[in-house]
Amino acid sequence: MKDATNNLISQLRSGDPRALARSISTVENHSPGWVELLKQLFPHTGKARTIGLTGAPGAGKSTLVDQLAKHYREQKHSIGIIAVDPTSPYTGGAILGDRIRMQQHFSDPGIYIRSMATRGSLGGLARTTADVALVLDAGGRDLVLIETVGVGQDEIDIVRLADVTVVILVPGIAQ
Ligand SMILES: Nc1nc2c(ncn2[C@@H]2O[C@H](COP(=O)(O)OP(=O)(O)O)[C@@H](O)[C@H]2O)c(=O)[nH]1
Ligand SMILES: [Mg+2]
Repeated sequence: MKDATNNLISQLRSGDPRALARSISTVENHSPGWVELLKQLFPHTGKARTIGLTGAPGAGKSTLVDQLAKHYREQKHSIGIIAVDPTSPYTGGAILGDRIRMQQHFSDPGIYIRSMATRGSLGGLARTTADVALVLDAGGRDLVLIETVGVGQDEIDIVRLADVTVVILVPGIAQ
């Protein structure tokens, strides 16, 4: 187990997207060895900038994530995207236009997109979102963009998790 973990970490650190996917799954599903993996990854974290985007469904979060990703890729930054949003284009149950829009990124190894279900947890984040963000950070992603479910005013966990939080409001119904 120890050797396997060490192997996975060195692959992850070298930027291998498959190792990244496997590490995220291990942490997200609490598979055997996930605590040890996270522990060993922790010293490699702290370099990424985390940007959270929240707001009501349809407010334009995915559109902005898409544009930010494009912008930062032009500056040669590597990007991890976590979409914690049941209406997200990344989850598959999405509007066709959104899917087509995001597809331009799918072939770019500099962008890694992961969608997460909230699995009933409150606060707009999945229980394991923070851990997944750490894995992306340790994997060398310069920027981690987190799109969250738009929730009530007291459910703003993203503020604690992200370095910068962007709240997107629909014009005319600002609260
Ligand atoms: N007019 C206008 N439409 C937008 C803007 N941003 C997003 N949209 C549209 O609003 C709809 C929902 O956007 P989306 O990014 O999926 O919202 P999300 O549910 O918050 O992720 C889509 O049809 C977008 O094309 C904007 O700045 N102006
Ligand atoms: Mg969305």
